[in-house]
Amino acid sequence: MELNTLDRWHIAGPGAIGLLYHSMLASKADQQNFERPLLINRNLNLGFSKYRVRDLSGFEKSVTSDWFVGQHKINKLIISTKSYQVIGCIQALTPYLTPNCSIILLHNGLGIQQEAEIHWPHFQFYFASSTEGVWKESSDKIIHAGLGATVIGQQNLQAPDWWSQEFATLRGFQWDQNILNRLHLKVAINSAINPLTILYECQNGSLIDQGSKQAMLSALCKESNSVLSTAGYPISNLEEIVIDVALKTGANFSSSYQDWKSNRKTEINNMNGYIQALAKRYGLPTPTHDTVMSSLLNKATI
Ligand code: KPL
Repeated sequence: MELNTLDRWHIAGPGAIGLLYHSMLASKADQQNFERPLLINRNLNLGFSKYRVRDLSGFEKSVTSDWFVGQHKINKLIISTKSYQVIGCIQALTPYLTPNCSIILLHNGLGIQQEAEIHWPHFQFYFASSTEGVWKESSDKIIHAGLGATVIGQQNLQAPDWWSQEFATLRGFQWDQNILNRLHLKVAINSAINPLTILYECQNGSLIDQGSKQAMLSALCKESNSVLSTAGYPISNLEEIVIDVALKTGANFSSSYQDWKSNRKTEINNMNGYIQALAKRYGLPTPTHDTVMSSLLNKATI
């Protein structure tokens, strides 16, 4: 097997964020003369040969896409599917993965990361979180509507060699040795905002109403903070942070609202469901999370 095949990144989950990272890594590969990343779709077959990216200034570029169809071993993999597809994705790709393959997991919520590490202790897992504003206009066109950042890390560990070679100079990428703290904060934010936007059928900003919606938001924050503090991830001023995020993203519909509206399964089970599971482990009550989860069950696939 050629060395450059092992050096090559593969991206499973050619959704909006997967294509955005593919386009960034591909242009870096072109500039520095290394192997471009390969995309992987659900059936391990060839997808579109090109896709388009519209950037913030309205400029549109076409990016050539090459696909992994089982032609070699994979040593570097980014999984940018929905949280509930990650385990199935690793299972399907296992025959192609090298024994100590590096795998970056980039999805909303928590719980799956820990499950993957337990199932496959020999793989090198890295966790990531992104605030890039990007959406798919059609199957082969993405719109990069808001500049964000991506943090990647492994708890308490320094960045591996591939980080400085391939990611460190990409715009908006940052290594984080406290990635678990960051992901727990993100879960606390998402488990307050996301389910309520479905229950109240509203944009993020409408939750800050000084009334009943905000009271629910506040109760969710208090319960999450008590659970997360007990689990070793205390967050000071969680409620203020959540209010700030809801206001700053006020005109957005949360990712879970968009999933629900498009009849897709949401990732709420890895948000509020994760908080509930932690609470159970420590014997703590979460009455508001429980009420929210059971109301959602009547309305959405969570
Ligand atoms: O991450 C988000 C999501 O929608 O999943 C927030 C922060 C709530 C922004 O919409």
